[in-house]
Amino acid sequence: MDFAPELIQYLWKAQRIAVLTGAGVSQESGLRTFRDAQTGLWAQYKPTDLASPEAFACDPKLVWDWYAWRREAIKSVRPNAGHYALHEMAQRAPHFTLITQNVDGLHEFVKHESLKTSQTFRDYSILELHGNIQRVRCSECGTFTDEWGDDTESVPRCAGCGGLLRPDVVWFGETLPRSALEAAVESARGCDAFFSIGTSGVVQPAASLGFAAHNRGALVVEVNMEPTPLTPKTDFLIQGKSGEVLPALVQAVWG
Ligand code: BV8
Ligand code: ZN
Repeated sequence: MDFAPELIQYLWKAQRIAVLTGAGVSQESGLRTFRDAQTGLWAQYKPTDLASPEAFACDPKLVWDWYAWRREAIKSVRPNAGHYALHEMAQRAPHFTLITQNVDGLHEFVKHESLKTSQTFRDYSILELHGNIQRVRCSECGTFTDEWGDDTESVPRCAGCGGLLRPDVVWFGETLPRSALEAAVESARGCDAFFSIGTSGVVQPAASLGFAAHNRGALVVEVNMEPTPLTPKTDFLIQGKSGEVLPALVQAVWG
């Protein structure tokens, strides 16, 4: 896979790199993207209809079961070459911020795996803009918990206040975690190079980060299977699978 020499040169010299990932990065691990058609008993539902406070208020069991099904699906998948290439980029770029819309925790998994095994591990921020499906909290008092009954008849309740438990993700209509969003905006505005990878660039405010980087003069690189609303503002659109493009790009730049 060939890359423009000016891209390779620029990334080699870049001091601050910010990356935004979406569901496309996890697709090669076997996780459906957010807009892929759902399968099986979930085929009749659109994710945007289930990922909302209104859906949870209306049918908490249906929403809880959907997340339980997705948690199980994530347990059986592994990070792919695209996740590992981004971790490698984080080890080579002087300053690196990983911003993700994904709630599957796969970027964190790679980072913690390397923390345990690598002698030369260099830490970096992973900003989970939309939360993490593996974390569960009380919908009333906000207390986190990592164990709940296995009663499949009803939604588990908070041991402290009896409130319904819910996944610690950001639903449509809910505000993003302030500190993560502020850090993401700051890194998009302050970076030399911004990557938008595996995202359709539809969901706000995450989709605005690439424009913020462009407006501050950063080089913007998009790695995606298809053009998106951000494409006209990018310096490079590399159409392809992130699991193939990213390892080749990291190899070409950092050798
Ligand atoms: C907010 C967690 C302030 C849950 C997610 C009207 C009313 C109310 C709100 C709005 C409105 N209009 C706009 C909004 C704002 C709304 C929004 O953006 N709606 C969209 C649908 C228009 N946003 C919000 O509500 C946000 N909060 O704005 O708060 C507020 C408060 C009140 C009222 C107004 C505003 C909250 C948004 C967060 C929602 N939660 N996830 C869960 O996961 O269950 S979003 C969800 O979509 C996932 O996080 C996912 O990551 C994200 C974005 O999708 P993508 O990652 O881009 O995935 P997608 O499938 O779309 O695309 C995949 C891409 O990868 C494709 O382009 C494909 O070509 C490519 N691809 C596939 N395979 C590969 C690949 N590329 C490379 N390699 C491959 N192998
Ligand atoms: Zn509670």
